[in-house]
Amino acid sequence: MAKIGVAGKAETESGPLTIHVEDGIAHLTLQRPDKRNALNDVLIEELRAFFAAPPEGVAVALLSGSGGHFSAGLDLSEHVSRPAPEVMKHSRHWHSVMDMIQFGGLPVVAALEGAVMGGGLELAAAAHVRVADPSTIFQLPEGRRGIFVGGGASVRIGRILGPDRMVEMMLTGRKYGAEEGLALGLAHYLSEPGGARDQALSLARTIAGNAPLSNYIVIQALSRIDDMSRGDGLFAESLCAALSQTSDDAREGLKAFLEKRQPRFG
Ligand code: 1HE
Repeated sequence: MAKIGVAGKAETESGPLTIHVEDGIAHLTLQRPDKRNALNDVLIEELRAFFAAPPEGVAVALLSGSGGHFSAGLDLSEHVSRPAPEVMKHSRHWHSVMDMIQFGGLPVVAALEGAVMGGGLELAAAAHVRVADPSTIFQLPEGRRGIFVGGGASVRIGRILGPDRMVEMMLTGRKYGAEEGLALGLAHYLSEPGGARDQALSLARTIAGNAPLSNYIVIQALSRIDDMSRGDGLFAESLCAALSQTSDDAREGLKAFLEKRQPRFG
């Protein structure tokens, strides 16, 4: 089980996911550097457990890898021995965990470097803000390994790239570098070499300073509105506006702007 460290203290427990919380930011680090942070069942379970019940006081999660890579995707050594019904259940379980990350209510910032491949790219795509180190390589190698994506890429990566480009990426096993990934929307920021985590932390702090309800609604509403018809989407937008614009934080945000000071959100 992952252990949650206290503010400012180094994490000591050697699990596949380390977590420490500091100033409202939960630092989640994939800790399988010898396996390029390949996502085995234990690691997926530890991610699920965190996002199912984030500790009190956490406003933003910062997700990163260790050993110079974000993640080389599904742990292929576990995958080979699964029969079809188990692969189906496994894939559906990943979907529920990735949905929990995307829609759990916590903004998630991912610091990317090295391999962001297969399931690693699926995990990254469930995050809301992605910062790529220049070493980042984006790839969906499944098509070259005789398998298919199963952790949500058809939907998340398909929507970022469009199906045409995703088909080409999977058929050829094409790798995109950090700059190309930035242009395509796989990353939102390109950091200085070695600077992805610092930049991600700075963005996480900015997001943690927003009104919690506003963050929550942005995360919950925008992807869902994308699934709706135009009319339903506009209606849902008005409901979200009514909810957020009548909150105490909205009053404080507007007052602070007029008084030329930083807002103090609840
Ligand atoms: C792994 C995995 C893994 C590395 N599962 N063990 N993902 C892939 O197809 C990516 C597969 N990995 C690679 O292409 C390369 O490992 C990397 C480009 C990421 C890194 O290369 P390199 O030269 O730095 O490392 P390496 O020597 O290839 O790997 C180091 C070790 O990590 C080695 O184990 P060792 O015991 O021989 O030291 C590798 O076997 C191990 N390793 N990647 C298991 N993925 C829900 S569906 C999602 C579908 C997918 O994600 S498919 C997986 C796609």
